[in-house]
Amino acid sequence: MRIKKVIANSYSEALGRVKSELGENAMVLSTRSIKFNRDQGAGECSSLVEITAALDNDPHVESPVNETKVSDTTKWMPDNQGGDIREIRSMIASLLTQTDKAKSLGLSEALLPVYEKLVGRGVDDRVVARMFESIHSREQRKEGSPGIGESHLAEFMKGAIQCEGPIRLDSGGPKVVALVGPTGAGKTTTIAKLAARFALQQNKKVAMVTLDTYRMGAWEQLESYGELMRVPVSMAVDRNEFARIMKEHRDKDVVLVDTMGKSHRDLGYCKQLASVLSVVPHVETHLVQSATAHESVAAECFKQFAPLGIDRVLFTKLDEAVHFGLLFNCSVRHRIPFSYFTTGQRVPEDIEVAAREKVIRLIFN
Ligand SMILES: Nc1nc2c(ncn2[C@@H]2O[C@H](COP(=O)(O)OP(=O)(O)O)[C@@H](O)[C@H]2O)c(=O)[nH]1
Ligand SMILES: [Mg+2]
Repeated sequence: MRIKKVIANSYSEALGRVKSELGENAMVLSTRSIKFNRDQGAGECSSLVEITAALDNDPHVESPVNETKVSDTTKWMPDNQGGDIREIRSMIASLLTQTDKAKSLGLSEALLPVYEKLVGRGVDDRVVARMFESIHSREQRKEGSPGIGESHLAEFMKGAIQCEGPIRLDSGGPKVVALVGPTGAGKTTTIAKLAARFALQQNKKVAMVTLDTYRMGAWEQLESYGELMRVPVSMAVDRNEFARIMKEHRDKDVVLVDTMGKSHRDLGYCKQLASVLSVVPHVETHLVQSATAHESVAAECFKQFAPLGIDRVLFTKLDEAVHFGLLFNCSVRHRIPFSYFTTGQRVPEDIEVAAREKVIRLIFN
């Protein structure tokens, strides 16, 4: 095992030197800042940082670090449990790396809890890093600024979220809104909730059209909601039929289009859907995304449905999500306004117009 101590002006500089001398696999064992008085007098205090790092070439070779760090653990181990030791080492490394990452961003100890809170709630650490940088440089310009706190961050984050709900109806002709998104995201249920909002609460002329000819029962699901609300439901199997149905609904205030529940991995699907929807001059497209989705799955969905031109993002299943960083990450990455949030399975109750304050509250509380 090679051990290296590096002293530099900042954590990022020190980490850079550790990486260049020991490589990407180096483990950070400790970090500390060293304060000193440059001119030995009453002048300003300066600080340097010190990082001690190690590179484990051969995990079976005992090293001085084992004596100071890991030997305490090995004392109560009956045999040489190499796997366990490696696991503990990597745990120590990952814990330190989190702190380390934050420090390399120039964060003070006081900010680490906020950093960890946001990252722990699913906000992408690179997004957090960029935020800290922007706020930091803005705050530095203000004289006598007390520094960055949680409330600063919350305000900053709120400013990065756009919300454009509810759906605004056009005066000349029906507003056509299509919900697209992966299977099971909640498109059909949300269409029914929206139809109820317009038909029952606002007394508007509403129609529902489904392009979902693939899933058994998709039609029945919408048809039964339609019957309850006295809202017509049609099914279009192709472009021509969709055009004919849309003509029939010329007199409506809003036409809500439900789409196929096919996998977002089906590459030809978006092209086919775009071709059907293009018979209407303008369709407002809402990407329906579950708040419980994994970050990488959500990213793939945005990519997959992007060719359709996504106007709004509608997050469902907020009642089932454990943390809400995904909402913020999507907002920052795609800069597409949110329209609605859904919060349960009940039709029509569990839907609300998206609000920035709600996202912030969900992330911080
Ligand atoms: N917990 C919860 N379940 C929901 C919500 N929205 C839809 N669902 C459920 O998710 C499942 C799939 O919904 P569905 O509308 O058929 O999804 P689609 O395939 O996108 O049309 C159903 O069991 C719905 O009741 C929501 O906001 N919260
Ligand atoms: Mg459906």
